[in-house]
Amino acid sequence: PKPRSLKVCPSNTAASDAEQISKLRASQSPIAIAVQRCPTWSSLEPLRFKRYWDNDSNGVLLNTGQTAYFTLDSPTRPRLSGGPLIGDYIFEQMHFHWSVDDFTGCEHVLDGHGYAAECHLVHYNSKYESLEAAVEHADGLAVVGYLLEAADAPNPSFDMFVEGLEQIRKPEHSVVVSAESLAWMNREDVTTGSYVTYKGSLTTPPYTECVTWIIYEKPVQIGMEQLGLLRQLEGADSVPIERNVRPTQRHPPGHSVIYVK
Ligand code: 1SD
Ligand code: ZN
Repeated sequence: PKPRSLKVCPSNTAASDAEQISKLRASQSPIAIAVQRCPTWSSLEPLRFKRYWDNDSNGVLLNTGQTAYFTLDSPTRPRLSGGPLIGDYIFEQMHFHWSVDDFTGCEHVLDGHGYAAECHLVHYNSKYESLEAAVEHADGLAVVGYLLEAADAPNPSFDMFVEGLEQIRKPEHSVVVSAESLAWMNREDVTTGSYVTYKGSLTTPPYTECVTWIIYEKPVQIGMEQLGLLRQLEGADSVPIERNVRPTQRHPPGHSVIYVK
C-alpha cells in the first residue's frame, strides 16, 4: 500500500498522532515486519531521550541466568518521550537477547534480516508507580530495541560494557560498571534514523500486552569477540545460555506497524 498521510489536527498534531498509535491493536511480540509494506508516518514529533551514558552515576550489570541485565544506580532516571509515546517513560533496565549464531539472535526480524543479538531498553510510564504496576496497563511500557550485527572488527564503544560481561560469566554474579558503558548507544545515525513502532507484548512470561515497541531500523555493529563474551554467559545449569530469543509471533487480524522516518 502507498504511504498514508495523517489527518492533521491543528491544535495538537503530535498528541493526535500518538493517540492514534496508542489505540492500535496489540499483538504478541516479537514479530517479523515487512518494513517496506508498513504505512509510513513522518509527522510524529522526534523521540526525546537524555544521553543515558552521560549520567555521572554507575550502573550494575547482572547475569540473571537468562540474560545480561543492566540497571542504572541513580536517583534521577533517564526519561524517554516523544515519537509514538504519550507522556514520558522512565528508564528501568537494559538487557540482551542472543543465540549461538549470527542471524537468529534478534527477536524482531525486519524485512527478513536476522541479526546476532537485540538489546532492549525497558522504560515504564511515569504515570504508574513502578514497572510492576505499569505492566498491568496497555500503555505501561515503552521498549526501545537496538539490533546488533556481527562484524569482524570490534566496536570500541562496546569495550567498557564487554569488560563488565567478563566479570559476570556465572549466574547471579554482578559487577558495578560506569554509565559510560552505555556509550555504544551514542549513534546518531541509528537514533535519528528510521524506526518501526507497534503495540505488542513482553517477549518473556507472562507475555503481557503492555508494550509500545520502538525498533531502530539500522543495526549497530558488534565485534565477533565481543559477541563471544555475551555468548559465554552461563545459565542456572552452568552451561552457556545458547538462546534467549522468543520466536516471532503471528500478527493478529487488523494489527498495524508504523514505519517512522
Ligand atoms: O525479557 C524482558 C524481561 O526480562 C523483563 O525485563 C520484561 C519487562 O518487565 O521485559 C521483557 S522484554 O519484553 O523486554 N524482552
Ligand atoms: Zn527483551
